[in-house]
Amino acid sequence: MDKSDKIYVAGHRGMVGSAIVRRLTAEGHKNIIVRKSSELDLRDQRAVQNFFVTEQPQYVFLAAAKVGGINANNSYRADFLYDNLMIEANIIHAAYLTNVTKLLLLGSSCIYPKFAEQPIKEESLLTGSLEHTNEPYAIAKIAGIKLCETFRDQYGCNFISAMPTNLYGPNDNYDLDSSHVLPALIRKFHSAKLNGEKQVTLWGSGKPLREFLHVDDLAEASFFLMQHYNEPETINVGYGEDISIYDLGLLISDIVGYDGEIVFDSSKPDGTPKKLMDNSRINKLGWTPKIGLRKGISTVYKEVDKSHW
Ligand code: GFB
Repeated sequence: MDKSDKIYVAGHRGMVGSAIVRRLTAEGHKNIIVRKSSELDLRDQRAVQNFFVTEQPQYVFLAAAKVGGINANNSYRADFLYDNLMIEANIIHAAYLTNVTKLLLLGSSCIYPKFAEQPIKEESLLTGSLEHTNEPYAIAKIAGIKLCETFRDQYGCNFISAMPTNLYGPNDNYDLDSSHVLPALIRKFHSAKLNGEKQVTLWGSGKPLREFLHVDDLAEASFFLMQHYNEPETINVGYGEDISIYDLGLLISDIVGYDGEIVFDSSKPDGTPKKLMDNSRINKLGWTPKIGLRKGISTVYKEVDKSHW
């Protein structure tokens, strides 16, 4: 990618897309194009095609998606499937029609089977049943991987896909019904500390294990893959270690300075028991994460706007 090449970042207001724009800007890229969803509905095939025909981007980072935590995935199952299928199909097809030089699709570690062998290798894809709570989202993301693969096979398009683990960072969603666990816990412990509450309730059993990557590390990996990865197979982007939800609660309560009790609401789902990625493929290419979990969470906690919690 030359500094003047035209780069479209789809989903630039989200946590991932905004981190990619920050990274590209820091690398000196000046020709970045973006559209808000009010300006371009990515579920609208004609609008997406018109946009690509008019703008002719050379590189595309596909970070637009309907995303959320376990409750949002499980509650809005139709929206997670439909919106994500439409966004991916429209952008990937328009990128093919307008001869985009290279496209990177970002997915999620939930594409792998619920009981995949750990750490999860890319080869585990489609070897077993998915976790029920996020099956619609996972099916949409698997379709996205297959769109990249098949447009490469049939038409020679340089479309790649990468599967990040659970992410956190600036511009995360802190709504307690729809967020992921890490921002939810930051908000819960912060509010409990301010209000002098004796207990904080976490969902499920606290036993599931999750791997967390700072979104600035993902943005750096995305930039790296755009220059160095040209293979049909998807590639994992993870942190390399996981932590139980209970231990994450202890870590965040310590960072926030909350010293009350942690209790669990077992009526809420646990989801996948463990999903640690095998990151050896991207590590061998020369990329490793740089932001440690305690440091990353501390920075996010310090910088996030807590005024309306
Ligand atoms: O981050 P999370 O919502 O999603 O939840 P997943 C991870 C674990 O934390 C689950 C527990 O076991 C939750 O029950 N948890 C405990 C909480 N307390 C809370 C809380 O207050 N809020 C939330 N949200 N969780 C998502 C998928 O799965 O991960 C998506 O649904 C996507 O499709 C994403 O793949 C990366 O890690 O279970």
